[in-house]
Amino acid sequence: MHFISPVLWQFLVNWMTHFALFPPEASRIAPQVDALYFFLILISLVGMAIVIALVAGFSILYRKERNPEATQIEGSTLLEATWTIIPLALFMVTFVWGALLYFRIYDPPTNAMNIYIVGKQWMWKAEHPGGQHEINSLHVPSGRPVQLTMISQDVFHSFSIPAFRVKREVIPGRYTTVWFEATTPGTYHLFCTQYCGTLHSQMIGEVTVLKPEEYEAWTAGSTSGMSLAQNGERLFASLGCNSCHSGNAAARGPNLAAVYSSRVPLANGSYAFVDDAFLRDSILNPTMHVTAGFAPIMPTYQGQISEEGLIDLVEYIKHLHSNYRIQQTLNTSEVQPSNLGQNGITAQRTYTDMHSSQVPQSVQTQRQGTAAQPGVVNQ
Ligand code: HEC
Ligand SMILES: [Cu+2]
Repeated sequence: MHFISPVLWQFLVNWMTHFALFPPEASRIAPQVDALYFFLILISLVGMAIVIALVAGFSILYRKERNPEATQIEGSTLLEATWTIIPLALFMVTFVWGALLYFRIYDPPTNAMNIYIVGKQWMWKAEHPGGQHEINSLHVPSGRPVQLTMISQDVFHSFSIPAFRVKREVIPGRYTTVWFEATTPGTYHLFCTQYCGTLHSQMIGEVTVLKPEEYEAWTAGSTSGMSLAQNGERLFASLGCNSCHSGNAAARGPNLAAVYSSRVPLANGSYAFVDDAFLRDSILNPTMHVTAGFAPIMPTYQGQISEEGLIDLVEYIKHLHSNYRIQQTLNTSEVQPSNLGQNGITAQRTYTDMHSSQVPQSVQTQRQGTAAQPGVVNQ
């Protein structure tokens, strides 16, 4: 085959042998997305066939030899109603179908496990709650809904797993989420689908879907020893957050225990729902929503904490109430408000979770201290 470029030839051979118009369907939503897509293709093809047939038919029927004089035909309500109502019905079906699918794709189930994704030029970093870190690779269990909370630390990126029919913008300064339930163990492509600079094409990775028990083994085998919440706890102490958020009745900042997914009253009389984004904003932009009953004295931590560090803090504050194990190991007598304000004991109690024994001694002591440590924390 010398009359055709070897590269092109190789491409053609490769394409013919692995001929696939669509990526595999490896998530629960994938067949549903494809069904809508095939429906769109089908009505487009039918529409195209009708148009071609009419054009061809009419040009033969009304060709010049047979119809030298043009006949003017005016108005047919029936015809006009038909070609209005049929397409309208088709568009409405597509619209409703698409909207229902959209809500399914963007509303994560409440029991989804959460993994954090940080995009940067030019790589994807994944942070599992147990403290497993990955670069350009993502391990997920099959048969379980997984939500990704994503953010970019520089420019716009877009996170896409074609086999899961999942794609979402990853934006600097704002958390976005996407969820999926992988069905078939295997490895799949992970892409950045938004041009984001010179090496954009290398911002790719591999998603590995494991059977639940294999996933357990993987998490156990690749943990860094510290969960995100534990890292967050350390940061909370080393950044001096606990000096104001001590949980103490006389503390200068609000108690952060159980604040996650609650509604906090704000100084301007409104309420804010506390989610990941609210926590992140509160740390970087404390004056944005000032909590009612508190002076706006919290310093901004803009530029001092990396995205990963912020994720750790968010995870920590999140788990100050929602982690069942933390609550279980808390001695109930210690949670009594009557214990508040006993020379710093409360400070230690409120922000100590079950892992406190693993927190290095230096941090344990810093916890009592008040000095904030400036400087970028790169976790
Ligand atoms: C100088 C004392 C001070 C320090 C240090 C401080 N905060 Fe705050 N923080 C406050 C005060 C006061 C508020 C309430 C007023 C406001 O929202 O600005 C607050 C509000 C918050 C809120 C919103 C909670 C709510 O109930 O509305 C979060 C979350 C938070 N801080 C986290 C942190 C974290 C994380 C750190 C460390 C990186 C930190 N804070 C350090 C004083 C402080
Ligand atoms: Cu990118």
